[in-house]
Amino acid sequence: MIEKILIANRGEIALRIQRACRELGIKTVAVHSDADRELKHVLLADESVCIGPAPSRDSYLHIPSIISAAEVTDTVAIHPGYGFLSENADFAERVERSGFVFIGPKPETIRLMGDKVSAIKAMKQAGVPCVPGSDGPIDSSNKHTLDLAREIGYPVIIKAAGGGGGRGMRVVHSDATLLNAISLTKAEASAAFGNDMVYMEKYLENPRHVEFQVLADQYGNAIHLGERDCSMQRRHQKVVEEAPAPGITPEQRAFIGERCAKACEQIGYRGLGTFEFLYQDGEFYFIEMNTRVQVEHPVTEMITGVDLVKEQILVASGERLRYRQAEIDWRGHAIECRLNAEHPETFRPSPGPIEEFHAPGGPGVRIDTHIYAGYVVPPYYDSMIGKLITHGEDRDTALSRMCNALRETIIEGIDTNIPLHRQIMKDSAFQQGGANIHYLEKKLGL
Ligand code: MV4
Repeated sequence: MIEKILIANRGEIALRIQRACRELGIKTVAVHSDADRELKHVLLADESVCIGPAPSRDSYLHIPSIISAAEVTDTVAIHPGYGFLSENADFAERVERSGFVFIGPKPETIRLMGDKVSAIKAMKQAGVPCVPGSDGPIDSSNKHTLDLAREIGYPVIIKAAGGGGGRGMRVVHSDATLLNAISLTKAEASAAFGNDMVYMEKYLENPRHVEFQVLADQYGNAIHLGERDCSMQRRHQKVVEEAPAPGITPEQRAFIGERCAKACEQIGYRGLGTFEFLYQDGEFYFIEMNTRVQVEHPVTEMITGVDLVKEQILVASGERLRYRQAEIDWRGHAIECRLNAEHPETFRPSPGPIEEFHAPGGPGVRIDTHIYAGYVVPPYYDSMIGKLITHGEDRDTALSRMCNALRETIIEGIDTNIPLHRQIMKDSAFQQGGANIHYLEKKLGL
């Protein structure tokens, strides 16, 4: 068993990882920037190491400082959380070459999934349904590219192989603009990702974002934990997530989930993972795989009762999966609201001191946050300061508990998006369930 874990992250997820470690009897090392000395998990850690100045590139993204901190503390394993270095294959490789356990998939798996062209190829081969598109990279100088677009049928979307999460994409509606769009996307991709490879897919006009959670051990066993709906988003930032996804039948869940789990076994996946799908007109289309723990993992935890972060640590330490697929069942419904330090209408970040904080509570209410009264939200990082999650026997109960929890939550001193969440919870399309990825931006008039 792993005796000590270095948490290479900050904020609520660092605290979440620390809590899992505590339950498992594992010591924690907190690494932090100059701006983060007062983070809750740093104050609670067995040991803490300052790894550099406030800007992420000099601290949370600075690989040598993190490896050095692991060395001086006799760390056994490194948990990367989400964001920062969590999906950096070079980091995972450096961690392993330095003799530490990387809590995540093998570096080559991270690399495979980081290249969207190779990820789609692997998933297609494993029987996961994908968007109709080019089988591999495309080229603006190839005369067959126009034929391909006509065959797929306009509109099509050009995506950078090195992109993902909404970066490096362009929608094309006709032959007239196709080749130019490819050249432009290639140039942008080359500058942004150092990789000008692009591919083409049928553009789905009004899909939902539905993703499947998987968990795999090092011995070729994998299970799925069902799906989440993350369609409520603004500028590629998820705002509200829920599980299960409204309207998805047990048969659909089993069919797609089993294909995801089987794909994990085929590619030798290990750890937690998420298969992202677009869901439109009753069909699932794989777009990307995430190789990390996700922000929205709690909604899956609430309806399955599985502690995903603990299981992630256990499989990384070499244990076999503690659950068989047949032992996973789904109870009730969970909703998560991401709490951001930002103006609820302009979305401008709102760092600064938290003068008062009153957490909500009651049956089926969970809050994952590192904030406390007196904590100062630094201006250097992502504006997410926590997540409010509610669970209930059905969606209406989870929703009603969320409305109550949002009313109870008091955060003073900074602006937060709580008013926006109250508005979303009252929205009739949200209440109905199944709104698509464009719904929130249209509602907000973007
Ligand atoms: C798409 C799409 C429509 N058709 N692919 C954006 C983020 C990246 N993960 C993939 N994205 C999309 N890919 C096809 N073939 C629409 C989007 C998209 C989107 C997807 C998920 C969540 C929010 C989104 C917002 C805008 C566009």
